[in-house]
Amino acid sequence: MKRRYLAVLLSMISASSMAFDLTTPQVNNTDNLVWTGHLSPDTDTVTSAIAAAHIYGGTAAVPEDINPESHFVLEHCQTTAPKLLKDVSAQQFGLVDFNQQTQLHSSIDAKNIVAIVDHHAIGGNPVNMTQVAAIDIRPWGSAATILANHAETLGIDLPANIACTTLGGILSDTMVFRSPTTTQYDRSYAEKLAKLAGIKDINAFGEKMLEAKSDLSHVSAADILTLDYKNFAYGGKKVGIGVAETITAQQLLDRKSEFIAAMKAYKKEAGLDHLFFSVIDTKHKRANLLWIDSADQKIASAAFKGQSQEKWLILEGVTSRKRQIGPAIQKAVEAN
Ligand SMILES: [Mn+2]
Repeated sequence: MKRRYLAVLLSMISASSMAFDLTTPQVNNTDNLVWTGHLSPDTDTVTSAIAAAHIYGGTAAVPEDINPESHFVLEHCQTTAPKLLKDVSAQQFGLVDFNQQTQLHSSIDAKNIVAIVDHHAIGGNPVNMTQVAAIDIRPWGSAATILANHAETLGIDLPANIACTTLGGILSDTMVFRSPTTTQYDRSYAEKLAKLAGIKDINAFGEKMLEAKSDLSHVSAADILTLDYKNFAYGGKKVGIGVAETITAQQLLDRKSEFIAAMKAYKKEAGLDHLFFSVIDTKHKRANLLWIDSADQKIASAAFKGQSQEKWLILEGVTSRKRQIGPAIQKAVEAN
């Protein structure tokens, strides 16, 4: 019996959310309304602000500079980048793709928030509002998917360029549907948006976005080092191995001295016996293994017979930490 009530409740919720309309008294006056996403804006945040401003009126903005992937999507979709928050004046704000105070730009007063469209849990430290705002949070793969649904529900046509950016938001957050967060809604709206945008091959667009993501030129060496990093215990030694998978390996190899400095600091800070960082060139299917001192060099040379460079080894055919780099280093450390 209880189960049946739950089914009724869930169907009511889904029926009401399909008719969700942010056109509340607050959002009606869009003269000074600005839509913005979270700090360190990603592609979903950027494209959701653009979609929301088209659907509800107001201006799209970003709290900080956008990343290389977002640059690619905007250029590909022939859409201009949202303005920086510091360059717009606003009396009211709509938030997209977040609800946490820690991700809110410091210039925004929570009392001026009139709407939130999001797909994250309201845990931690959500924005503390005394006013009632229009809020739509759903467990979908991207905020962009929710806004695509809003446009459809309200009968608002998305022009080709905004359909294109919104598709970019979905593909970014769902990692081209590979992320376990992907829902049926993300797939079906991606198809609808691709049609509107005149994009025939969704996957090809997604792959080009992944290429753009490989551009880590704006990320510090210290951050890249620990972006994809694991600690291991081999033969009683503490061994750290970081990897950066990229189709543009040379960009990172050109920054070798930055990585050497970051690795020196990190090895000390983390109290490691050995530390390795591998720039994995997914295009040419080879690893570029970096080390910082003679102890690590000894392990690297024992583990691999690669082409030796100054403080790194080129390892043809090596792309996997799990299957190749880790086991070879483990063997060398244990035999040392
Ligand atoms: Mn998102």
